[in-house]
Parts: sequence; C-alpha cells; structure tokens
Amino acid sequence: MIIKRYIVDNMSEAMTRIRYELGNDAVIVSQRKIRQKGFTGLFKPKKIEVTAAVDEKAQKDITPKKDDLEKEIQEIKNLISNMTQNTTQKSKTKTGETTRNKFKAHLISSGVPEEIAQEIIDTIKEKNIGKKINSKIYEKEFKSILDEIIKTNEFDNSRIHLFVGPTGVGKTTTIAKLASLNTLYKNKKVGLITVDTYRIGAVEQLKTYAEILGVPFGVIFSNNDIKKVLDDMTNCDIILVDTTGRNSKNAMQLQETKRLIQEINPDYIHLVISMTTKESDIKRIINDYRILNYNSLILTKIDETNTFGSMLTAIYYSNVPVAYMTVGQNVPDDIEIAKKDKIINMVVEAE
Ligand SMILES: Nc1nc2c(ncn2[C@@H]2O[C@H](COP(=O)(O)OP(=O)(O)OP(=O)(O)O)[C@@H](O)[C@H]2O)c(=O)[nH]1
Ligand SMILES: [Mg+2]
Repeated sequence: MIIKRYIVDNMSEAMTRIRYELGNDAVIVSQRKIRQKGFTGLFKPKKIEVTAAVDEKAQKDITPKKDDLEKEIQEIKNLISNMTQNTTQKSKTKTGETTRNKFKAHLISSGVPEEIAQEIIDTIKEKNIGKKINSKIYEKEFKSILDEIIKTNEFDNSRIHLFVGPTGVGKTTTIAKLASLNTLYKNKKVGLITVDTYRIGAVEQLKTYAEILGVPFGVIFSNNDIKKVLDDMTNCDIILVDTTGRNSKNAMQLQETKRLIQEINPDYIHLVISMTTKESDIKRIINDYRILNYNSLILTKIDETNTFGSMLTAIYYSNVPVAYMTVGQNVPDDIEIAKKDKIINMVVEAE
C-alpha cells in the first residue's frame, strides 16, 4: 500500500494530482482544512490536506512503460511538426495572397478594368494550380493572355464592308479615311453607300467625300434599293457601307439595321467604338450589337484619352479581331491598321 499526503488549494487540484501520481485506483483516506505555517499563514486562505492511498500493484500499472514513453514522445514530435508545417503553409498562403493582390492593384493602376483584372488573375491561378506564382510569373502569364485575347485583322480582298456603331463614334470619318487610302494609295476602285437616311445631312456628308474622291455613291432608303445600288457597283473592288448611328438601347432600331444587313450580306461588319466611351457602356454596346453579328472592331478616338482600359474592354468582351484604330480627325492620315504588338506595347507603356 502507498500512502501520500497532498497540500492543495482545492479538491479538484487534489484529484488531478492523485490520479496522475497514484492512478485511478487510489482512494482518498482523509481530507481536512489546514492553516498555512508561520505568522503570514494567518492571513492566507486555508489549504486542504488530502491523504490518498493505493495498492502497490495497481500503482505499478500506471507507471508508463518505456515503449509507451517513446510513443508519446513521437506523438508530441508529430504534433509539433504539424504545427510548424501549418504555420509555414499559412505564411505561404499569405505571401501568395499578397503577390496576387499586388499584381491585381498593378493591373488596375495600368488601366485594366477591375473585373477583367480579376478574371485574368483567376485564369493565371487556374493555369498554375499547385505552383508558387511570383510576380515574374504573373507578368509573363499576363503577356501571354494579352497575346491570346488581342486579335487583329487586316482587310483582305473582301469586297463589302459595312460599318455599325453608336452615334458620333466616327463611322463616316473612318469610311472617308479608308476610301481615300484605297483610292489614292492602293489604286483600288472604291464604291460608297450610305443607309444613313435617318439623320438629316448624313447622306450629304458621305456624298461630299465620294465627290472629292470621284468614286460612285449610292443611297439605300429601304430593302428594295439594295439590289440596284449594289448592281451599279459591280466594277468596284471594295464597297464601304455607312449606317445610321444607333443607340444600342433601342432594340427596334437595331432590328431595322439587322434586316438591311441581311439583305446587303457584307463580308465584314465592323463595330465602330469610340475609346472615349465609358468602359461600362463599351461592355453594354458590345453585347447589344451582337444581334448584328459584327465580326470586326474599329477603335476610334484613341488620340483623345488614355485609352488602354477602353481598348482592353472592347477587345476582351467582343472576342473579335481589331481591324483599325483611328487617332484623329484628319482624313485620310489619322488611321492605323491594328497591330497586336503595338496594342501590347500600349499596355507595357501604361505599366
Ligand atoms: N479626335 C478624334 N475625332 C474623331 C475621330 N474619328 C472621328 N472623329 C470626329 O468625331 C466626330 C463624329 O464623326 P462621324 O464620322 O460623323 O461619326 P459617325 O459615327 O458617322 O456619327 P453618326 O453618323 O452621327 O452616327 C467628327 O467630328 C469627327 O471628326 C478620331 O479618331 N479622333
Ligand atoms: Mg455618320
């Protein structure tokens, strides 16, 4: 029999110590309150003296075996190692998050709209699952995404080009530029048509350019005129068709234009968008005009603002190639064939 005496503050402390030292089979033999020794003991709270006893055989059983001890040490080691791993993992995640946020902020400050910046980052994350993405990788991946999404398109030998887009974006001016370039520098026979009968003066605007260049000019008032006007231009290498500027919110107007387009059956439908337009409006225009099945973009007024965000918005959401970019009011000089490298460089400059 082993008998032990404990001086404790309370019974709970006594039980813990007894269980630990003597095991579960120990029994409490006695307990009493005692005052602590010495003068100062008078002013201190009373303690409890607990006496416990256990059969020696039972006590032996609770002595941890060597194997058990080793096992316990191993478990503790594992626990500690897990804890350190977790902490490193957490700090890695944190570093990843910071790099990602920094890169996103960097894109936004370069003019990339927030929504596109987020989508670009998500794409980069998906492409690099399980890898640590540092800022160099972000830069590299971003360039390769730009390379993928920016498509350009030079006019080939396609004959009929039709231009659509909101009011005042520069459709007629762009047509005048292209008509001049093709007539004066490429020696092509150009024909000009307007279906812009909606706005007073619109016919005159294109007619004036046609007269200056000495090229045939036709007006389409309704679907019935289309065949005749096109037949008059059978000897033209390239026909440029101007349309009324439409408010893309007006679905009826767009439907009207759609019917005309179906009848004219152009090779290219160029959606002309001014880069001075708000990014959210560009996104809406891109979507509203989809019913016209445009297959090319012309970005205008690039000279007027810092346009990278608008350009990226138009290119990203339309998913069609850019044919031309216009950079001023001068006919015919202020127009450029869209070049992928140049657009990508604009981003780098923005950075
Ligand atoms: N700064 C600048 N102005 C331009 C550019 N392209 C056109 N413009 C000007 O934008 C204004 C409208 O051009 P238009 O060609 O008449 O526009 P539109 O799209 O035909 O307009 P609607 O026929 O009314 O739909 C004119 O004053 C042009 O000189 C450009 O690239 N840069
Ligand atoms: Mg016009």
